[in-house]
Amino acid sequence: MSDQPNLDYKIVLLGDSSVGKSSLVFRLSKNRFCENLEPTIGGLCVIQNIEIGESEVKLKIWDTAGQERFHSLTPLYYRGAKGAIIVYDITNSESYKRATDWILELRENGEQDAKIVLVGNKIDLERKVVEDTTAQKFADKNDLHFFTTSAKTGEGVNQVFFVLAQLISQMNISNNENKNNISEYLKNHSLQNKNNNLNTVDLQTKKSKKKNKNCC
Ligand SMILES: Nc1nc2c(ncn2[C@@H]2O[C@H](COP(=O)(O)OP(=O)(O)OP(=O)(O)O)[C@@H](O)[C@H]2O)c(=O)[nH]1
Ligand SMILES: [Mg+2]
Repeated sequence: MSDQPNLDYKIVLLGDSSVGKSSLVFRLSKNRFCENLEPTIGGLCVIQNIEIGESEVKLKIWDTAGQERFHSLTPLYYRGAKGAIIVYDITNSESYKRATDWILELRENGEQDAKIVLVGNKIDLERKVVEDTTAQKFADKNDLHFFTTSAKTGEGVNQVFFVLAQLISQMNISNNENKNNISEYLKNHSLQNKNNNLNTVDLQTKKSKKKNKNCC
């Protein structure tokens, strides 16, 4: 580890209720999955340290409530966020529509230079109704990165947080080596991450060395 100052990034998860925002954070921070998480009330902050190259990055991850009654609170959570993960459930078309609305809202009212990642969650389920190509086209048109994940199996989850942290670092640090790292990473993992498993990217999270448990 170098003696560079620690980097501190606020990021926010947004999306309809039940799409799996809390489950993604739970998977990242504890490497576990719970079949019956309670809906989030308001918002919760989870701190996760990850290492990117020579830098240690502290992610302050704000997990928001998707229920409509909390919508008016959400600007409190996305204000000041350098990155946002917009989640939909691949088995629920309404949640996809809601995700695209969130992106427009963020672009209008969020931080101007915030990096946004679109995530289709629950790919372990077979009844997919939102095609990846639809989401990918939307992502391309709006200059976003698109990933698919399963909080249940862990597939793709670490990649989402890693790439977002990289994108924010790229914005903050004008460092050619970092830019090369991210280009290489994205070339190998963006969208084609479907066949990767959780262990293909070592986030070097402090807690990632815990045993993989599949139930809370
Ligand atoms: N099969 C499957 N179920 C999932 C996945 N992610 C979450 N779930 C389930 O979906 C339900 C809702 O997950 P949450 O993580 O609480 O959803 P949320 O987006 O945080 O919901 P709010 O807090 O109400 O906004 C829970 O029963 C989870 O177990 C996944 O990847 N696959
Ligand atoms: Mg939640």
